Amino acid sequence: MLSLSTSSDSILITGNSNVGKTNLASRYASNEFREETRSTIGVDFFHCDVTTRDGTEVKLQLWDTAGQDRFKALSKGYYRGGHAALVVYDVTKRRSFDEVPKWLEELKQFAPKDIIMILVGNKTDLKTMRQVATSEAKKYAEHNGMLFLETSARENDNISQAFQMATNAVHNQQRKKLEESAKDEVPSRTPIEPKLPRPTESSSSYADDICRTVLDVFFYETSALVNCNKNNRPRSTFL
Ligand SMILES: Nc1nc2c(ncn2[C@@H]2O[C@H](COP(=O)(O)OP(=O)(O)O)[C@@H](O)[C@H]2O)c(=O)[nH]1
Ligand SMILES: [Mg+2]
Repeated sequence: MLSLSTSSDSILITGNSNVGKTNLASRYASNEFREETRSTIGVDFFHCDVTTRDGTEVKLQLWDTAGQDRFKALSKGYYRGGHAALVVYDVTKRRSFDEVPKWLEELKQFAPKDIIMILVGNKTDLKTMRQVATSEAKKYAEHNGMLFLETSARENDNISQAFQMATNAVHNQQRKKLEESAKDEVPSRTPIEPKLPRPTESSSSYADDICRTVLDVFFYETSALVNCNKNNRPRSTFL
């Protein structure tokens, strides 16, 4: 699994071994591609800072355990903070596509409920070896509420688009959430200004007036304070 995160966003990359997760990351982060197959022994860990085209600072982290059960407990921690997930398969390996449901199941189990999911078919450069049709994958993505994209890490095709699609979707979701929470906010009540009492003939009624004024001022201050807190309270952000 790969985790891409900003101070507020975190994007995970999951999928079978050898589908190209590490190369998608290194191509995007440093425009590097490795031809040799380097199967993950133990844990594949990768970390770097990237600035996207729109200037967003992004932390890119790779945590790939090659599905080893002994790392399962640790991997779950990475799913927890995810805002979006790229679920990668290899278009030349039918099995990696057939096992996409397994990754969706893990996401459903451990990631936040509203995580954005993007199905990514990698290795499109290997045209004659294709085993998964674009139309089939697209249909699967639509059926499972996922966005869809095909890439080639080797030819640097659609790589930045995949990450951009993920960050855009996360930001759109955050914007919608903020708009909804703003709609739900109770409109602030205009506090009633206290009227200053004028002295009357009777001293007792003057004392009553003073008393009422003190109470008015108290309620005025209190309601102002309540409204101030209401307006200034930190808006809930997408966690
Ligand atoms: N032809 C081709 N090979 C790729 C592509 N992406 C990755 N590979 C190769 O696939 C193998 C596995 O890639 P890797 O990134 O280590 O996969 P991971 O196990 O999912 O992290 C390596 O030999 C890569 O060179 C691609 O877009 N096209
Ligand atoms: Mg890897």
